[in-house]
Amino acid sequence: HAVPPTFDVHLHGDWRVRALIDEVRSGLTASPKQLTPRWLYDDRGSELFDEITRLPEYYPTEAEREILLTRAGEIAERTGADTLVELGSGTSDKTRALLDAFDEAGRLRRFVPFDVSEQTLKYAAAILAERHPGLHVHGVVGDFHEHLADVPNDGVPVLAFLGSTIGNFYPDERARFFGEVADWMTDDAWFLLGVDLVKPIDRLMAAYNDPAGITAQFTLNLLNVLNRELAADFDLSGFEHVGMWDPNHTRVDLRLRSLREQSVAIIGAEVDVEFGEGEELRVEISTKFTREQIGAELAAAGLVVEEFWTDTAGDVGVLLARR
Ligand code: AVJ
Repeated sequence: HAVPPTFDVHLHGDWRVRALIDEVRSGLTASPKQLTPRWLYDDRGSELFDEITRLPEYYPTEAEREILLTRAGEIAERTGADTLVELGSGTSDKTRALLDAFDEAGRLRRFVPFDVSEQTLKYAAAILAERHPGLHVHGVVGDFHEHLADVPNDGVPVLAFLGSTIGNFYPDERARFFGEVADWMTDDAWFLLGVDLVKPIDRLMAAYNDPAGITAQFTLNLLNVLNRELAADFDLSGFEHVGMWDPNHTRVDLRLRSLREQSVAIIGAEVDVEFGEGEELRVEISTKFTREQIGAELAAAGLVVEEFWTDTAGDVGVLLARR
């Protein structure tokens, strides 16, 4: 018997456009210019990211899948979890192996996918409830910087944050987020975190400047999002994709570079934005970690790493931490 999914919806109506307007007003009038990566993932952007994950040069998705496939049983046994919470769940592809392993271990009662997109979440919840009879799927539509405290933490929960998404956060945001995770966690809770590891620059550059140009399409699509959502008049041929390695922050830095001096009207945000020739707009960072670095940051939030697994090639890590 399938248990019908339930939902908590914390984000309503025009929340997205309002947040975008705020960011455009502050981020595009500042110097250097920057926006957060969340705007990259409209329907087209999500499709392009999916294509990126299938590129031979883009190792993180397959590497993490390998870890989850080989360690899922161990994770289920070790934690004894009755609840799996997945932050930024999207279509919950990443958690399939985990859910199957938890099914087998026989203790999982509840799955809580957490995402900003109500539509994606409802779709995923319906499929998962069908696939795992007896599992209560409780979807939460929210922003994990704001609504983590509202996620149920009773019983024995595992809070999963996979896909190297933590790499998108700046150091201060990471510290704040780990603090919020630690606050949410009880002594019985576990934190399952996926991180990308520091590796030679040529591999990173190949993954973020792929020869097929899919990553370039992905970052340039941001300008389509601004054109559509805010009635802006970005000319995509006036910008190019730039992916570089920032050794000081051990992160890939993805930017759009203006090929000429130009002015863009962003009607929906009531601003005009000037770009100089060669001026860059940062659209995403992708931080790479060492095991020591991520362990120290978690420790600073009061969390202790109990397990740390990598894929065979040692490209990405998945760790299990507790209070
Ligand atoms: C989805 C944030 C993990 O940082 O590797 C891939 C996004 N951007 N190629 C990453 C991304 C360009 C990706 N994350």
